[in-house]
Amino acid sequence: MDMIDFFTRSRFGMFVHFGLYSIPAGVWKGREQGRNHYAEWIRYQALWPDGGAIPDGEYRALASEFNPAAFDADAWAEEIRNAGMKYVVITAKHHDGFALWDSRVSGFNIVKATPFRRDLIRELKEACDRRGIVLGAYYSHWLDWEFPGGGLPLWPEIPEDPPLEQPSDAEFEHYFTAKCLPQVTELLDGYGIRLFWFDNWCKCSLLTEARLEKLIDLVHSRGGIVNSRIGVTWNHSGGDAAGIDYLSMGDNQFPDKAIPRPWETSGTFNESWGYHRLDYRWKTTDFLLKCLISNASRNGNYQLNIGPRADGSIPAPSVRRLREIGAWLAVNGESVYNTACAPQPEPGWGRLTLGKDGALYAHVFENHPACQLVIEAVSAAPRSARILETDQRVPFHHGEGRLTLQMPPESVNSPLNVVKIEF
Ligand code: FHN
Repeated sequence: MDMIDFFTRSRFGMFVHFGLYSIPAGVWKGREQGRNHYAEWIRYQALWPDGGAIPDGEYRALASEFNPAAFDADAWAEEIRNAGMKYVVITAKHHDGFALWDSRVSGFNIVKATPFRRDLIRELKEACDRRGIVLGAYYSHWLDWEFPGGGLPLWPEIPEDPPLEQPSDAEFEHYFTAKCLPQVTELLDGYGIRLFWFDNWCKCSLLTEARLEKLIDLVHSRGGIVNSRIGVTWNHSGGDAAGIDYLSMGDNQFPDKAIPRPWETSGTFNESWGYHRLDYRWKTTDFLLKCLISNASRNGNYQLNIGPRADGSIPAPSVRRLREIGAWLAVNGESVYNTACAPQPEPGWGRLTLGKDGALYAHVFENHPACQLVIEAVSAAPRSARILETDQRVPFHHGEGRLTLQMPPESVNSPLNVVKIEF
């Protein structure tokens, strides 16, 4: 399979943050984790602002409690498929260094260090394969808080942070060659992973071009693809970054115009990526759907994150939203999958996507009070215009390169209608 072609056609994928941090879930010894509420950062942020990180041994001990008995790879894969997502990227290894597969490189993994003893990546890969879903891996290639020489967090924008001493270049080289490259090779060769999501978002002198090239070449040698967060310089260049297959925006960041190369936004249902028991700031389905549609209309993907609970179950608010999005896509999917940015200017009332067969899809975010929706720069007169969900005909007027849709008044209260315009 041509991975980048698959990626661009898919438009919608799932992100999963799951690991030892799902146990404390944002609360350490009765105290809520501070700062940005990213529960997967609890090891470093547990006692912030007036204390330090969780001692290494105490964090490692979480492995002996990690037993996600409710994890059911087929149930996860069903939710993914029913949500209309075509791929899933899971934190095979996040910054804490803990691997969700049976790694021979480091015993700090789900099979060797936990009572669960099952290979989650293997089970999920097989469940995804059975459904034609592509499994991708998030791999923290520079931060590794477990392995000697792994990078440490840097928050250059927060001056009050105590300065952290990074490993030396030689120490990092040891981590890079003894853990990072061999683990990525395991994921490529032992699990058939071809979609990689690396995660460097701030300057790190340890990630030299030579190291990045090695990593990129490794993934490319097996036909895999990598995102721009493999290196911050490339991440922010947005241009023709050599070796990068697709761009990753900042967390929950949405560009305001089309980008002429494959790209994605990863986003959260609430605020944290990993499960956070006190994160109640759930976004609405309407908002999430608009993010998906808007990205598709600008040539991009949306990778929406779940943070399963420590027992392996998916939080109910996420499940509900996934199913609502899936229900919408089951009817309107052709206006999102395999579409591209339309040549017409983006209207103020919504978004436009262009189907491969030339159909234009008008996504109505807000209806005009007089129910008249104008699309500029439409050169040919359409043959028909219909609401996708109901097949209801939409009267229109075309003249002087302008198409005016006369929306049925009863459609006004039905948000996220899609009008399919055929020529
Ligand atoms: O530090 C990580 C964070 O925990 C999370 O994985 C996100 C997902 O985009 N990436 C980093 C911050 O941008």
